[in-house]
Amino acid sequence: MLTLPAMTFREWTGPLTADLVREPARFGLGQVPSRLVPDATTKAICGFCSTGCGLKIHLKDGEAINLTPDADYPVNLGTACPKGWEALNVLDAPDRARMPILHGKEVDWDTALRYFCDQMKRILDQHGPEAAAFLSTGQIMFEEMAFLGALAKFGMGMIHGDGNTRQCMATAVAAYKESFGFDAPPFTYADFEESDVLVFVGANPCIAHPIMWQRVLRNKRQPEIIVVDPRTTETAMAATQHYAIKPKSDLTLLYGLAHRLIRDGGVDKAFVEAHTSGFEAFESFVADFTPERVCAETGLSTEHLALFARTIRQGKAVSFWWTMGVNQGHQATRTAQAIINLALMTGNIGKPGTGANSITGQCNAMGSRLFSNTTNLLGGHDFRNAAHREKVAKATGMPVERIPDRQSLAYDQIIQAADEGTVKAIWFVATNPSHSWIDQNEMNRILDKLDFLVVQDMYCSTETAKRAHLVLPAAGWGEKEGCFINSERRIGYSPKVRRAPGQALADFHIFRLIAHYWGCGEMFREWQTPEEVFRVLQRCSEGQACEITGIEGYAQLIRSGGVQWPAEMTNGEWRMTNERRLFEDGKFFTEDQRAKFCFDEPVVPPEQRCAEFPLILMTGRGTSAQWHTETRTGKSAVLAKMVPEELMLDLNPEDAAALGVRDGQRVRVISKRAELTVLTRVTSCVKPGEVYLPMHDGRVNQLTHASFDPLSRQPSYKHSAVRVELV
Ligand SMILES: Nc1nc2c(c(=O)[nH]1)N[C@H]1C(S)=C(S)[C@@H](COP(=O)(O)OP(=O)(O)OC[C@H]3O[C@@H](n4cnc5c(=O)[nH]c(N)nc54)[C@H](O)[C@@H]3O)O[C@H]1N2
Ligand SMILES: Nc1nc2c(c(=O)[nH]1)N[C@H]1C(S)=C(S)[C@@H](COP(=O)(O)OP(=O)(O)OC[C@H]3O[C@@H](n4cnc5c(=O)[nH]c(N)nc54)[C@H](O)[C@@H]3O)O[C@H]1N2
Ligand code: SF4
Ligand SMILES: [Mo]
Repeated sequence: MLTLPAMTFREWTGPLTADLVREPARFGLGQVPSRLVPDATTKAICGFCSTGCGLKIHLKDGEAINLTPDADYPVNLGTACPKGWEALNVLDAPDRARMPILHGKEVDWDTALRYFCDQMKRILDQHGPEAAAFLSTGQIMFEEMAFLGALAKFGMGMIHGDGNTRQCMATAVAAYKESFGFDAPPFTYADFEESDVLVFVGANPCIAHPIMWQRVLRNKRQPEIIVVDPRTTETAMAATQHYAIKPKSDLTLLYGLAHRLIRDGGVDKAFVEAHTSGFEAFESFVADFTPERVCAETGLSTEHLALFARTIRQGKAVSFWWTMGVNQGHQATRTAQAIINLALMTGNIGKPGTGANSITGQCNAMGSRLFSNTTNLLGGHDFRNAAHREKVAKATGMPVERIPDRQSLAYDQIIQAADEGTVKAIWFVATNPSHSWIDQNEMNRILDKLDFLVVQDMYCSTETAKRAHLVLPAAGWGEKEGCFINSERRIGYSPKVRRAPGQALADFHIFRLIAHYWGCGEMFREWQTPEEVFRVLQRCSEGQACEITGIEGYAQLIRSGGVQWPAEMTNGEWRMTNERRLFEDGKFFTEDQRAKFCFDEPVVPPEQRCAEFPLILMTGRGTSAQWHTETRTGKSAVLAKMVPEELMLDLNPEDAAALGVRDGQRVRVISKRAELTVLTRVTSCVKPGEVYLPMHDGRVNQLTHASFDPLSRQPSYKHSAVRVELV
């Protein structure tokens, strides 16, 4: 086990906040625009979803006054969804955090930072390096995220730190790592336009990724669009085939499809032979998944199953896409891998219009997966590997003994450790778990036990900030610079185009200040600007699948419309095209360069229907105008018009009739954990026995049952048992 040098409180010496007063511009205070912004307009990347749309920001006297979608950006080609259009307007709000807040009172940065370091050092000194943890996000720039991970682990000596990407992408990470040997989503958005058959499993892009959906609509091949979702979503309505399977029966369905494809000669034997391992075992495993069994367990008819399999078999270029309907489940990793298996066995990978493609969620989810220093050591490395630690130490200039030699606990394990009292302090950066974490009352009970709860957020009014001992006021998107990595692995630069309110600072500068107050500022000597950190991360990526050493710097990212990883320099030459997919040579990142078939027997979800709770509650996105816990989108008057005024429960007409409930009536939704009062929307978009609530209302996670995929530790937000009663 790693032993860290004992922490001693080193008295703070003062110059940096004095500088903050004398030279505020060094920390971005009062300074716009970013040094890279030329004159009247500049280009940015949207800071909401992982599509990563390019936006043109129009400036007056150096400050943003308006924006329009960027017609030249290869991602969105001149379009944006409502959130993107409103991105600047959510920044002005009375509840923006303007000053640090300590125990409910505004304080200056000096007091806040001294207090932060004092408390964290006390806890780490008294209880060891496992007693404090950080929980971060896929919503800050990847340079910032890397700074946080490096500061907390190498600088401050923490072992544990995870991200809200655990709620979101952990499954895809676990699945890709085992199947492909690296966390490597293979696709490029052009694949949406080049497929003959697109299969969406547990994904509702019309609402959650509207501009990716625009790319689907540009497909000129009249493609078959297949949606697997228990609900008739907006995407399902636009599809050519919709399979409304029983919730969480995807694994059985996907194995059933593999069974039929094998039986009907749908296997690309040459590809399987040359580029994969484990197919024979998989073939005998799926022999049990007969159409009869699959139809009984999923609720599909044998005709539909046959049509689904035939469409895949006959498709020339078939692409498979998945999102939270898969990633959030009790057997999520195996389900994602069952999708990967279908792409592999049919040879639908590494070619235009194909792929086993996990769509990410947040603007920088991909950056968080590879460069946050949480579950991976910077650049997709492994904390447990001595050679990796040496390499990252060299690339970052950090002393190698400061790099932990073991994995962080996963998010839920950190929370459990807080409940058990071994974790005593948590520092949340850009995430609002008092609203978004599963089984919320339990989460809040545990958060309230902490000795020290710090929240670093744009707003002081979030559910989590309200519980915090210390709130650190952060600048938001548009008020700072750095890069995001989008769903197709594209790194895009976004500039500072506005002043942050009050004394709010970019997360980047907050981390610099903490490093200084902690006494480890010297370790981060080179980390003065985001672009300098970008260079450090480039060095960390060398030789990895996600190598980015070939990118010249921010200027090139702006010039070229973003760059997809990998981007290594070949003989000093830049030869990148704007759309690139992985595995074109059939070589994967595993040791034998073969993709691996991974599978397991399906098991039933942990919380089942029963006489007391006869309905299955699914949760997810509500409208394209709402973003998660609504701290940002909730501030826009325009977006508010696109959102139902009250929380609505989707309920099937049969269930409504049985309960004697009419459309628009008030009902109680009750689970083993809590009860809420909501309005009904009686609709056949949900099947009998199933109900749906959007996640954006702060109360919804009071109902959800906390279960986790054992391989990815991602929460299963989409399967809880409830009953509905008339109020
Ligand atoms: N407007 C908007 N856009 C967003 C976000 C937002 O908050 N608002 N969030 C972003 C983020 S972080 C993410 S992760 C993505 C999420 O994007 P999506 O995953 O597309 O969104 P969800 O609505 O969570 O879930 C997708 C679908 O899974 C279905 N589902 C539920 N249970 C099952 C099941 O057992 N099997 C199958 N096959 N499907 C099931 C639900 O009915 C739902 O329609 O969206 C991103 N984009
Ligand atoms: N029931 C249910 N629950 C779910 C889901 C579901 O499908 N169903 N989906 C899950 C998924 S996929 C996700 S990704 C999570 C999302 O859950 P959260 O991460 O908790 O949701 P957000 O509202 O995006 O929280 C981001 C916070 O960061 C702040 N912020 C924004 N920009 C910045 C910045 O630049 N710096 C700082 N310091 N703060 C900033 C915002 O004000 C906000 O408080 O929710 C999960 N919860
Ligand atoms: S689709 Fe996503 S990235 Fe594009 S404008 Fe909308 S929220 Fe922003
Ligand atoms: Mo997410």
